[in-house]
Amino acid sequence: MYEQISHSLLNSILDDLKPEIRRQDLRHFYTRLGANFYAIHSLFSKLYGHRDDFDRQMLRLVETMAKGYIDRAPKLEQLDIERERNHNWFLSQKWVGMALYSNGFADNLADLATKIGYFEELGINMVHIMPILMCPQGKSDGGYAISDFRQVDDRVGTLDDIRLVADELSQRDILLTLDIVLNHTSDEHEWAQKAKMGDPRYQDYYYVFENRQIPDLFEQSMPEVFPATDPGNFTWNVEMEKWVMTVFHEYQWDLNYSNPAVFIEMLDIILFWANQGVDILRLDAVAFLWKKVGTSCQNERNAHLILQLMKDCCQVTAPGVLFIAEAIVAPVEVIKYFGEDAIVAKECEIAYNATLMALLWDGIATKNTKLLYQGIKSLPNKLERATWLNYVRCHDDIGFGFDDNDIRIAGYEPHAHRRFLIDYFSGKFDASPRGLEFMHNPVTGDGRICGSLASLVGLESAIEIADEQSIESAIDKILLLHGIILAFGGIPLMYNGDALGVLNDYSYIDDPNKSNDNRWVHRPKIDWHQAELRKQSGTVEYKIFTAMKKMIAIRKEISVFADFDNRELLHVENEHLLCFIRFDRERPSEKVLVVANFDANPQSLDLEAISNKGINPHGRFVDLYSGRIPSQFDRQITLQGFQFYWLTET
Ligand code: OTU
Repeated sequence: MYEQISHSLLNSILDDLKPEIRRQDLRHFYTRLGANFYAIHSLFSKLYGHRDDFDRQMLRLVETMAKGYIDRAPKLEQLDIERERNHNWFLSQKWVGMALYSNGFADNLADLATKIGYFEELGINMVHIMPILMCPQGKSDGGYAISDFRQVDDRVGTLDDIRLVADELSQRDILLTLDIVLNHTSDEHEWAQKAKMGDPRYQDYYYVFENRQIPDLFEQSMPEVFPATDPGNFTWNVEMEKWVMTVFHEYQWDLNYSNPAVFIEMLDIILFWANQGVDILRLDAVAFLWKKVGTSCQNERNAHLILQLMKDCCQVTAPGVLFIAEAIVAPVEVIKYFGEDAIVAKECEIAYNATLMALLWDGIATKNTKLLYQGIKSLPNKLERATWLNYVRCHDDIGFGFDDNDIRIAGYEPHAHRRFLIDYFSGKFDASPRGLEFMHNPVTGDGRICGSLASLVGLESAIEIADEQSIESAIDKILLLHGIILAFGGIPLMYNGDALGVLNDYSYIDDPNKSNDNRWVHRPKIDWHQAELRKQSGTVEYKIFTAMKKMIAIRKEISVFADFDNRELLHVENEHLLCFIRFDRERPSEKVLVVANFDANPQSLDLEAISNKGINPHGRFVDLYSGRIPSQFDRQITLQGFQFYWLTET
């Protein structure tokens, strides 16, 4: 599109702005708007240019951004300017995150504000508080079915409480992450209520159909997210006497982004939360934002355009705020959420590294790294100024969505291998892992796995039989997995309870609102009496917590752990080891060799095999984590079962 067209449109928009907007000092806003307007106009017209009301919607879009800017506190604007200056700030190794439910970590938001000391004790400086917004009792999908995007759910607190939390965190240099559920609303949201009452304006906020014709067309190519409890992607609504698209649960209505009013409403909500002092917004289920007949309705090109437009608009109003893409999709697809047509991230700066997460669990089950290597090799290169969120566990299930071809290259048959993993973690081969199968689909044979980190690596069963050696192995596995995510490159995201070895919580079974969703087994409520044991030497809590705390502190000191695409996977002969090097592009002598043993038995790393990567096979190494010199025989460095090293040459 020719820039002149955008410029003349921008001129007329500025003339038409409401007088109260024109009266404000909008110097920084106009500078950014000018810089981004061409992109914003191009994207908005690609998506909505065919509509008669295009110019009016474009004016509303600019007004929404301007209003958001006017509402932004001077303190936050200062932060925007600092972050624009130091725009790689989030790639530093100093960030370590934790995800939690406010009423799982604490009683509620007010109580959470009194427990910030725990984050400081462990070294956490990015806290993702999972959904806190108003949602119906019962039909809430753990808070991901929102009935009011601007109200905090009274079961966890008030808007003032979250403002207080944001303030307390920022005083301690801890980043706050909150969710924005972009893809759907609860069927009790005001928009859905109005749609149910027959208001065509609000029916157009969703995908609503008179009969099954179009739904049937869609169903031919759409997979199911929750097949066991919510089969199909459409729900009959008795009030409207129409079908509505519900990809997730039947009470989660998918928003219709082909309507620009929906886009503008959601941008307004994003800016509202940015203005509450949120540093990072986790955009839920972004792969699903665009629906097109004949496709899986995931990862559509227009879903990317919507996110790029969101980013450009947010950069005008609140440029210090980052986006996390929650897209649990294949690696070639995930990478696009950093911004497909850009050189630097222009969509979401951060994305969940679900591939690495699932691969790590494959390593635990198979005790080898064949698929891990193959999967990491297939991870496409990121853009500059984009980074991963590396995690071991989160509040969702673990899906083994590896690429079939990678599985074959690793030497397995895809279907059988996935079944093996589900069976392994649900304890079919030995009783040690205590996972539960999630959403078993009898038609396809697919399934996923739930369970807390500690229970999946065998801590629960080891404690039950009081077997010291098994307890130690489980702890070693917990540390091994974190030893990798803390060193991989990206922001490590720990999960509530994992630094304390919290086991499965089976109480969800007795709660009728939770019993059909076994993800609740790993959404614990922290018992702070038991958590005190982290201070008592010899306890499991102490062993895990002190080790994690030490790892985090050391990670923050290792500058090559910052994420500047400075990692290389190293091929070693031993199939039980994962080995990669982290380096500094400017200072080649600075490097850290990360080695992890997925086997229960001791294994050795042959330095000769990696000597072509600048590793001296006769060198002396020290492990930065333990401070010890690993035992070395000839050119072989030995690792105990489930041990990891962060090695540097002395
Ligand atoms: C996300 O999940 C949330 O993390 C889940 O807790 C919600 O149930 C869901 O969205 C709906 O809001 O959409 O991009 O298998 O892994 O649904 C991936 C379940 C998602 C989740 C998947 C995921």
